Amino acid sequence: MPNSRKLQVLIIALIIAFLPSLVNAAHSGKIYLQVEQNGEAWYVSPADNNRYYLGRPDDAFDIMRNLGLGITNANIAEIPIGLVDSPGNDDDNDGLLNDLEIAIGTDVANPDTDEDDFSDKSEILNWFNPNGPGELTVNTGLINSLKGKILLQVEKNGEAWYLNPADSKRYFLGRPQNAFDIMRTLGVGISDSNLAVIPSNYVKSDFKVASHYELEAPSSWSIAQSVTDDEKYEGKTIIHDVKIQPSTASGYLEIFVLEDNKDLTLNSFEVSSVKNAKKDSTTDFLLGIKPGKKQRFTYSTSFTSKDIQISKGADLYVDIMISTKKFIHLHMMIYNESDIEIYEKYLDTIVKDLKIVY
Ligand SMILES: [Ca+2]
Ligand SMILES: [Ca+2]
Ligand SMILES: [Ca+2]
Ligand SMILES: [Ca+2]
Repeated sequence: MPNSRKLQVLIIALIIAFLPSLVNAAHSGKIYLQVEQNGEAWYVSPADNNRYYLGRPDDAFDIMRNLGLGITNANIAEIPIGLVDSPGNDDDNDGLLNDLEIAIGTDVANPDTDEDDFSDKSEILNWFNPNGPGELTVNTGLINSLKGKILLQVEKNGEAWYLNPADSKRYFLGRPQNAFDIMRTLGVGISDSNLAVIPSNYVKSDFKVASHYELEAPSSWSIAQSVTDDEKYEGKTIIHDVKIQPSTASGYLEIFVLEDNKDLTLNSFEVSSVKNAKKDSTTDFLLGIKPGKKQRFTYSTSFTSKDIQISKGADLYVDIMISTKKFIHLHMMIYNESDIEIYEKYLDTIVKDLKIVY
């Protein structure tokens, strides 16, 4: 084979080998909104080119901070700041929220900190120094290398910024609601089919329930021991229980390790009805060699139960047989119809990752 032909073959082979990463790189650092659904927001982390679901303000904030990268004060000072409308306190009414002013060192009680007749906001928007004379530096090389990343000011108080690839400006992720508003404002619409090719992931935190099982829940979810003071759950002895919460307004996951003195089968955990919910499916599966069953119920109407507002939510039940007398029973309650799909995926991943220690 002549050398030029060899080179052609080599180039084609290289393109084929790197095509998937090139495709993923195009998504890197972007925020997408699922326009064919309910505008669900996703962040594609440049670290692994996986997409992370920014469900609710608290979850989104936690995910952003977990995926952040440390940056020095000297470096961050060379990246212009962008502004997005978001609620919050603005004591001097200069259009910059107090949180942002504290982060950049301007006076929260003076709309023109350095009194040069240019307001703090106009200086930021034109990248002039709001704390003194002159323009500020723009480091294009640095910006290009950090586009799409979440930057954490490790030399200060861990202030978080998102460097928006579309306009090369950094946006202050002050409080959960502000961070959430920024992500939604800067997000771009994407179809479900285009989103589906980007692998999804979540920030996991290990949770070991000694001698029972090991669990990897999303790190933004909070874990509280003990669901109940009762010793029995539907007639079976509770060996261990735990409650995991995504955010208080969206639902919970309860996990029980249950034992009975008589032999049980998966059918012992058959749920025939949940209040007025409709049963959608029953799926049998194997977790390793352990048989399991998943049942899914959805509500067709909204209602309030024990002070919880259910907006056409869902109940998911997963039962895994440890032995004929011992089971792990998971119950995920989802309050809002718009969360069902994503939380069901979380539950499926949690179950798939579950390591049974028995
Ligand atoms: Ca202000
Ligand atoms: Ca000010
Ligand atoms: Ca000024
Ligand atoms: Ca100035």
